[in-house]
Amino acid sequence: MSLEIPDRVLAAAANRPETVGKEVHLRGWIHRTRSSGGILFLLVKDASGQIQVTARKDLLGAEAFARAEKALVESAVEVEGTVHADPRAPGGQEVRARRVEVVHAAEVFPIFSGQTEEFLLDHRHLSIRSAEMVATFRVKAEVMRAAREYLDQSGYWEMTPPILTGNAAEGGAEAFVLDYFGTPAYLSQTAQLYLEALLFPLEKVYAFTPSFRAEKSRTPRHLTEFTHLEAELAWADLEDNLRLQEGLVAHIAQRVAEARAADLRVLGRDPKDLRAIQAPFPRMRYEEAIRILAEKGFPITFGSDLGTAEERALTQDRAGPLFVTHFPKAVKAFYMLESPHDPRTVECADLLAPEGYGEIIGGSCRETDLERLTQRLTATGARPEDYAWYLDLRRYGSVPHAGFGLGIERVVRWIARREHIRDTTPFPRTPSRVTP
Ligand code: NSS
Repeated sequence: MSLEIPDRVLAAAANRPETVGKEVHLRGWIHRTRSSGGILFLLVKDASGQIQVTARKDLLGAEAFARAEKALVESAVEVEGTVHADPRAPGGQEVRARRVEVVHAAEVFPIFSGQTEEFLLDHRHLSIRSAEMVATFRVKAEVMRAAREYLDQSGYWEMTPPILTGNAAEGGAEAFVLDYFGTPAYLSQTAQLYLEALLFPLEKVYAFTPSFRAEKSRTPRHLTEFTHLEAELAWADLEDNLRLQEGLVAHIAQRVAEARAADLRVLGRDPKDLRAIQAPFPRMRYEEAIRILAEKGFPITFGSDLGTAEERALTQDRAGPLFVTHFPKAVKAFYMLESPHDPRTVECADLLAPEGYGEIIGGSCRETDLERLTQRLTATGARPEDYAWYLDLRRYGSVPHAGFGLGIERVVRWIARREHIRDTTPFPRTPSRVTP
């Protein structure tokens, strides 16, 4: 038997002027409760929103009224009654109840205002009920929906690469190692190598996977587990790669502005900011970036990587994203293609989000030549035999190709204006936290 009640009305639908005078049947949770002079005021919320419910002892009966009056915040309730206009009620309407049934009487809810961040993180399974968290998760869902929509419409195939892997592609030191029936294996840091293999028969591929980084970086933009959207494109050069990325990010911004305006306002983000995100995005070479940074007083020379502070300085006064291209080979991964015009650099770009948020995408053209790829790999200290299958891809119809990885939580941090990346994901994984 289905638990769905045919005439169940969501709180947001009930709390509209058009519903005034109608009979409604609500299911939800008590958000606030108080009683005064024999009238009980319940603010009832569900996934859609909230509405005030008033209940009177003479209408409910003494017993039902007593049960409802005792029900604490977060208790689950069913309510039947009539919608009335009332300017004092949040949203302008209230339900005058004929029946209030306490489906589950909650214990004292441990979450209230003024608690420490640690306490809230320890009680994350409950603190995720807050209005800001809920708005953030809906924005995140919209970001992922928009990304899929854009890539699907652009002819990309969604792939399912493995999470358990024998290769630590982004550097062995930062991979989580596990015991795979007596053999060491890793949790995936990137699906890139597998997407490169899939690119030959499919040409345009992408994947959404969890990626893992065993970095002890306690920063507001690092998680040890994050949601990685990666795409790989055959017959592509750097410009093709950047065009795909800017198209994708602009589409995400437009979609979220349009579909999640109310949630954005809860988070303090004006949807107008996102509507202004339009392709193309400006491109700046690494050499230009370090010149600007040096002028701003950063002790930086060719060969230094850009960290959080540098990225913030480059983006804090910008309203839209910025590509920084052609980084020194020495600070980037072994698979990146050397620049034809300057062998000190590679054909790569990081996409930096505006307002100081910094890197949201890392991408590059891939080295396609077997010998050069093997040399670069060896230079990192890795053993080519551990990457035998990947190197094989350069033996059978190797073609120019490029791709990128976008951190969904990084994008949400920017779009939803979250201070810390852990507030873009329900159960954040950081060096000091793996529960709840
Ligand atoms: O390390 S990346 O810069 N690049 C790669 O993994 C490539 N193999 C991707 C590819 O070309 N297919 O990571 C890509 C993005 C980066 O820009 C961030 O947005 C995100 O992944 N990222 C992270 N997000 C949260 N926490 C951590 N630790 C993290 N590391 C990367």
